[in-house]
Amino acid sequence: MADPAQGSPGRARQTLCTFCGVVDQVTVTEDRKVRATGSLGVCVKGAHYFQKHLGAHPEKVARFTSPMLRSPYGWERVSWDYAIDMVADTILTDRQDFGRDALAFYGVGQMTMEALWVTKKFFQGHLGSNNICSNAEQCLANNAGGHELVFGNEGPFSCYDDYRSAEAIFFYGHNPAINHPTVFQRYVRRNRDAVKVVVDPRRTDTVTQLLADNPDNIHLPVRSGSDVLLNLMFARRLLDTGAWDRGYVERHVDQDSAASFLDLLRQGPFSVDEVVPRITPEGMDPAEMRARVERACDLWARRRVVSTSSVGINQTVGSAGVASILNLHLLTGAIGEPGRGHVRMAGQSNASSELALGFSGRLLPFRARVDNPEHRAVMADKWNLPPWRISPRPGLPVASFATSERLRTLFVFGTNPARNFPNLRRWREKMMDLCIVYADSYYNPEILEYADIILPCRTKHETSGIFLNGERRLQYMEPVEEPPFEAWGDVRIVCSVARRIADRLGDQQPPATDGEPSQEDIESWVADGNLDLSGPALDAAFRYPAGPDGEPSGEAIWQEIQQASRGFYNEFIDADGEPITQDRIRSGEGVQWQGERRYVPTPADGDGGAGGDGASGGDGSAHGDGSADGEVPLFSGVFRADRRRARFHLPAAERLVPFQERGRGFVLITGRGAMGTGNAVRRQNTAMFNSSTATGADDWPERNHVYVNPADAERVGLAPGAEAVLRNDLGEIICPVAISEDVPAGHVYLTFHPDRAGTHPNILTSSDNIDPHTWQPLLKDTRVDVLPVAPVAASIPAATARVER
Ligand SMILES: Nc1nc2c(c(=O)[nH]1)N[C@H]1C(S)=C(S)[C@@H](COP(=O)(O)OP(=O)(O)OC[C@H]3O[C@@H](n4cnc5c(=O)[nH]c(N)nc54)[C@H](O)[C@@H]3O)O[C@H]1N2
Ligand SMILES: Nc1nc2c(c(=O)[nH]1)N[C@H]1C(S)=C(S)[C@@H](COP(=O)(O)OP(=O)(O)OC[C@H]3O[C@@H](n4cnc5c(=O)[nH]c(N)nc54)[C@H](O)[C@@H]3O)O[C@H]1N2
Ligand code: SF4
Ligand SMILES: [Mo]
Repeated sequence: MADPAQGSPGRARQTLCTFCGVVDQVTVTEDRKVRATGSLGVCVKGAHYFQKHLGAHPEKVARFTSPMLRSPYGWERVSWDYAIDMVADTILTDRQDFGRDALAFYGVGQMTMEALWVTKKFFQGHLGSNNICSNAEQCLANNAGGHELVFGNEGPFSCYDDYRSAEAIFFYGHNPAINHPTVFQRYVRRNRDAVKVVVDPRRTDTVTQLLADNPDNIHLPVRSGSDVLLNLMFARRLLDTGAWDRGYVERHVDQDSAASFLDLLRQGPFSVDEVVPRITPEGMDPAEMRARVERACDLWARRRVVSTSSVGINQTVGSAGVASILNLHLLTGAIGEPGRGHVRMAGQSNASSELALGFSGRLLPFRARVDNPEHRAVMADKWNLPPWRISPRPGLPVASFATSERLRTLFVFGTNPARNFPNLRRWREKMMDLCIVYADSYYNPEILEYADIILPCRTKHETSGIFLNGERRLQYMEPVEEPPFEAWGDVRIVCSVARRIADRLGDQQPPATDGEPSQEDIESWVADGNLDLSGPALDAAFRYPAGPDGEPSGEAIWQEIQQASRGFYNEFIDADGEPITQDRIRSGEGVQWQGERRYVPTPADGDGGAGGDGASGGDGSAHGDGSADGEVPLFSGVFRADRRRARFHLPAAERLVPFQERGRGFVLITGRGAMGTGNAVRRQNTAMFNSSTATGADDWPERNHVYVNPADAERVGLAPGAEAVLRNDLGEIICPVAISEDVPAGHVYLTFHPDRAGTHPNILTSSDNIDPHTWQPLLKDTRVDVLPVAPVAASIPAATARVER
């Protein structure tokens, strides 16, 4: 039961900062000051949020204050009761008229685990629509994808502490100085002995700080899209110099995949001589790049190597890029011991929960597969549903929402689809045709153009729930304030809609059949009036004990999640195999599922690995491709008992081509933060988080600049402050130019954070270029022409008319 006292102001409360995936602990003191309580501290962005909302003089960030419906006369405020009626009716009508797949859900990775779970159970379990995904599909999905390709499951296997004991740390496509500062400052920079390597085309704040710490740290300013090639080059050199761990590969890696991988390395064009000229940007001396990559490669041969990758990989070479890093860990056996492994840095605070709960059109919770009948049956059983209720038809990739003929109603919880979707112009046209039900706390004028029903939800400091961070730590967010008006938590919204539908259905049960109904039977039941739905089942599934404020009990929901996870590889158990209770999550710094380190070889493996095999549970029920000598393989597939060896991933040829080799124009890198120095830049880099709705528009800069390398600026004819057009087949935008050596030639950089001028880089990003394994759009693989805006508009009147910002 929710404790009503939990949310009462006026006494010190411990809670979490739930912006980024580090999820730091903070205390809000009696006099509403914010202090770091966790071991990591709190970064300026987290502090800024709390200060803004809870500080001595809280600034008002505009909120949605009541449910609203679009009407012919404008926006109408309505009661919650009426809004829930409207949503329930919309679901039933669209479903009956257009089928189960007419509905879709798109959520944010800052929702609580409980909210993600009830949504998944409602949409996929009861309503039978697999169109349920989240912004992890723009963000972290490919980290999971890379892990699945290599290990068979998505979970990361190391923890932040591994940065402390590492001898070498590799960052691929990651700028933690800006984006994950607490971990960067406390773990990474404090390990002064480790040599750090940053693979990033830009000279970021991370690079500058690390080179200031120690000039022996290495920046590899490779061309965008080079990472898989670079890693194959590292692997080839490790092979050639004998600096790989043959024993580990023989014991723990599938031997066919090992043979193919070693063949590829020996026969492919992956020598340093062949690769360096392809990855070095113009203007940099290839000899200098060569010296740096050779030094970096030697670091992979050290014993304790930790790597991290982030959206600079996930949004370019995708899951193959992550897999190419994991290949190096397998090749060198750098897994399962302190200071050895890949550490996950999650973007959104609960992105890891979205991954674990399978927020993707092709997944069920715990990464079970929609297209696998056995998986559907297992999950239906856990949800107390007949097996036929989960549809075998995979849902849509997020990137295909815009072109779907099937879609009628889209639920958006958090996230700003009017800004952060690829191919934004086409997507906005589609949004005009869809019924959009939008739940968020903060007033967002952009969404008002597209939404039809607005549901005001509680903010992060008004709600409670569980968050799973990048290093698998489950922690509990406590409310520190009551909402100033009637805002509901997401869990209550979803459960209320489900139970309103149950009310409508009364005692209705699906028609009786001999054996399983066919998909055609089910479609015809749906069309005949949603006859497939069960009123009593819906009511029972979403009737949780509620607190005095009407919010359903998180404890009951967590128990359900924990029990449902049994038998899956990401079963929510601790290092000793004990179930993780809500009480334990709420105490101290939470609990790590499966302990700090997974894939710890037992001494019997001959690795001399420390500790027992806590990660695998050692239940002896091994099947799958066990080792010849009868050892239990280290890795699990979807189910814990489904033990297997890891596999080297062999990338497709298209992942080996740096983007500049594909033709003319510039590579457009969009990312977080402004570049350079000065107050405006600093302000942006400390205050802004993605769409920055939670901190309000007064932090936004007037206009975002596009950063261009000086040689390119001269070639194209751009002076600092000039206006440039960025253009490709999808559209064009205009922004002022900043000139910077920190962007390599052939590339330009523009943040995707909002500005007041309404610049929208996603007008230029493609929704067709998606990762084959996860469907994540490869947003940072974008080509544009960059041109000065003609001083006299007369030269291009038609184009100017089309310009959008
Ligand atoms: N301050 C702040 N912190 C945040 C956020 C925020 O908005 N502001 N957002 C949060 C979220 S949701 C996320 S996902 C994380 C993201 O954290 P990061 O992954 O660090 O975010 P980005 O700045 O988008 O991209 C990282 C880097 O990838 C580089 N890059 C681009 N193309 C390539 C390539 O082909 N190869 C390589 N190796 N690098 C490339 C870019 O130059 C950029 O420096 O941050 C989280 N933390
Ligand atoms: N061009 C380009 N596009 C990108 C990226 C890029 O690098 N380049 N990065 C991509 C990435 S990594 C990400 S993560 C996305 C981020 O973009 P979005 O998915 O749009 O996420 P945010 O901007 O973080 O929006 C968070 C919203 O969720 C709301 N919210 C927070 N908690 C809750 C909650 O518990 N319930 C509800 N209902 N709402 C809540 C907040 O109030 C806020 O309005 O953008 C993607 N788009
Ligand atoms: S690093 Fe992330 S979780 Fe920690 S205080 Fe900053 S934004 Fe919050
Ligand atoms: Mo993200």
